[in-house]
Amino acid sequence: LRLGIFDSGIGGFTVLKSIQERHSSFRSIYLADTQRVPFGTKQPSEIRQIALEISKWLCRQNINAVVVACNTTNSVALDVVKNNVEVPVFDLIGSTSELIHESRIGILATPSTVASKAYSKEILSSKPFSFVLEEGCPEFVPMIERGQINSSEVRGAIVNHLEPLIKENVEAIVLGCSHFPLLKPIFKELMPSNIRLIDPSLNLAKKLDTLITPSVNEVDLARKPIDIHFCVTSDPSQFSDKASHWLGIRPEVE
Ligand code: DGN
Repeated sequence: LRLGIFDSGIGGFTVLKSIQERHSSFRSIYLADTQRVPFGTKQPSEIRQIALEISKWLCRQNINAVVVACNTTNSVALDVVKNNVEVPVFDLIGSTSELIHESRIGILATPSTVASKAYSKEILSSKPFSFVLEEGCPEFVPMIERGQINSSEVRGAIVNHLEPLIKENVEAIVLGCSHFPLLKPIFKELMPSNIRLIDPSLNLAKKLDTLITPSVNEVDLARKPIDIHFCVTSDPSQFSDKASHWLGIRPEVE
């Protein structure tokens, strides 16, 4: 069984990790649109055009399902992906409310995701009495892509973005951009310990259980080595370095 996973860059690594923890036998092809990262400050029309191009490319990759490992694409162009591929599409935002038991929720995401209000709509549709506050964070993706993870700028930006959420007494914070779990240890250090951090990729990984049929028996496949094919739209060697840092493998990147 082979998944087609895409993101603008390394954010999808956090989704890939959640999937591998639950489904170690799944093979994947991972596309990072490194030439056009970040997506999160682009106009919806541009993100939809990128989603169309990526969907057409994925159609040629012999995959059984698509994983949209980018919340920004998810929030403004999920329909584009669904209408242009012929396999099931799994997304991050769609069932986040299943992970939430609190009633005061903060969302940290890219400005495009926040502008779409996709997280508020998802949560309020099943929990209409919740309080949801979305905070757009334009600087994290470029910082993370540059490898700036524990600098004073990153820490300062985290403190600034947490402040409005803490002021409103949120009980849980959704990491609504797939890059952000890469900063999880610093978030945890800088936020009050009574606030829970939620990573939507855990639920996405669970949703993939539906792909397992008697003909795709996970137990039989479980001993195979991890099989991921990485593709990028620019700088393959730099991407290989990043994979080695975050995933502990140094893949050939196409
Ligand atoms: N990782 C993407 C997301 O989850 O929104 C953001 C990527 C970006 O390019 N800003």
